[in-house]
Amino acid sequence: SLSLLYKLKKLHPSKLGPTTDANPSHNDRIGLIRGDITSLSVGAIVNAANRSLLGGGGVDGAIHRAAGPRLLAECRTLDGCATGSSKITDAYELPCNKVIHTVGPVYDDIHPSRSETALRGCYKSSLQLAVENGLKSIAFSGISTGIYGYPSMDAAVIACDTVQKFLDGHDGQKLDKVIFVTFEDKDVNAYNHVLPRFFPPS
Ligand code: AR6
Repeated sequence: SLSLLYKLKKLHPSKLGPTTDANPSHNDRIGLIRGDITSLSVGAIVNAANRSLLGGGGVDGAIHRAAGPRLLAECRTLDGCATGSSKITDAYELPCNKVIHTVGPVYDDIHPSRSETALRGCYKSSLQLAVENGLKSIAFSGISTGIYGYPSMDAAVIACDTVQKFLDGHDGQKLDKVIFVTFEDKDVNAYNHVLPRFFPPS
């Protein structure tokens, strides 16, 4: 939506480094930005959580700090979450409407297909939760690509492929916009390479 784009653009100068593209929009339905996911005024941001759902480092820590202690209080009532699955909470002090907490796999280079199945589950279950809750836009952090060690290029392919399949399906019609949020150079590079192969630039 226009207001979403406006808010994203407004956030850019203060939050994003000089290497960032000034235009966060890739096409009508897909966005790619680099920056702090906690600053986005979208329907839901997706947290890269762990099975306890009780907070941690990385983006999880940033989200809990920005949301305030009521987020942890709600998370305590959820009884954790399985790897490859997601749960939704309110967003408290965050500018988004909801937080979707998904649990990515710790990358297993002996059994990469197990990791892939779990990572696909993270994206799919998060998209499904957004639709079930009537949300129109969702912003993903790079699930598992930080502390959990998933190779950035492989993770970007799985993220884009899962999102593309979902948007092409019945429930995908209920979503207006999916935004991929990158943070570190390795993920910026991976998405710059992979995203245009899945989604045509406008
Ligand atoms: N905004 C957007 N992306 C960020 C931010 C931020 N503020 N901070 C980090 N990233 P990670 P994981 C990126 O390690 O690999 C936690 O302790 C980061 O560059 O946060 O799924 C949890 O509690 C990377 O691309 O999550 C779990 O124990 C992405 O976010 C564990 O880490 C995810 O990196 C989960 O590990």
